[in-house]
Amino acid sequence: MKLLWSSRSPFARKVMVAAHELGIADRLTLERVNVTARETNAEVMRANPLNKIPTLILDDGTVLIDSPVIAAYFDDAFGRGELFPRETPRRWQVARLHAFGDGIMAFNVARLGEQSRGEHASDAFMSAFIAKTGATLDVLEAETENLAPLSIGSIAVAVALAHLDFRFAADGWRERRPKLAEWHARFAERPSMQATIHKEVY
Ligand SMILES: N[C@@H](CCC(=O)N[C@@H](CS)C(=O)NCC(=O)O)C(=O)O
Repeated sequence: MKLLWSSRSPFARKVMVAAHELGIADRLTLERVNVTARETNAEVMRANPLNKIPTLILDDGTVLIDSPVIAAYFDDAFGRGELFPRETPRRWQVARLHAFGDGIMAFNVARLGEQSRGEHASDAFMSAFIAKTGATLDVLEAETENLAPLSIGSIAVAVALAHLDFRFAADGWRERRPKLAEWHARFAERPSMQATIHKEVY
């Protein structure tokens, strides 16, 4: 399997953490690609017309796109459903956490894009991204106990927080959120997180 990927992308890191947790990281050939919302990448576009990473190309040529889809494929094909529990209400608790994690990642990516516009960056957009991220973190602080045991929800939240550290450390998200900070410090020690640390190369 080939994964179009970048060490800067939180969505790509999420599926790599899932792969490590499932013990299948060594089955993936990583192909480093440089994508931005502002332009197209011909190699990525050939496989995924949305121009997004992660994009997974299976050995039979099937292309899977979107990190929730790729993570669900890994869990279905190689796991025992441990990352995406089927039983309710846990299933929906995990889905909710997954959406919060992905939502923070999306704010981070949009905020970086806006920031890259320099003097043309919109203060309204920037403030709104920060406010919505902060409100989501407050909800996660109040329900930190749902982050255990391991699931795609806890992976998504852990990667979103790590990406905040990578890109917006000055926000100081740990202030006023001691339970989330403590949970994240422990989660960050997992070999899957240690093996996938963000790097400033695409
Ligand atoms: N919903 C997608 C979001 C992926 C995404 O936005 N990836 C960014 C990199 S972090 C990207 O590929 N951006 C390029 C573009 O928007 O053209 C997922 O979960 O995989």
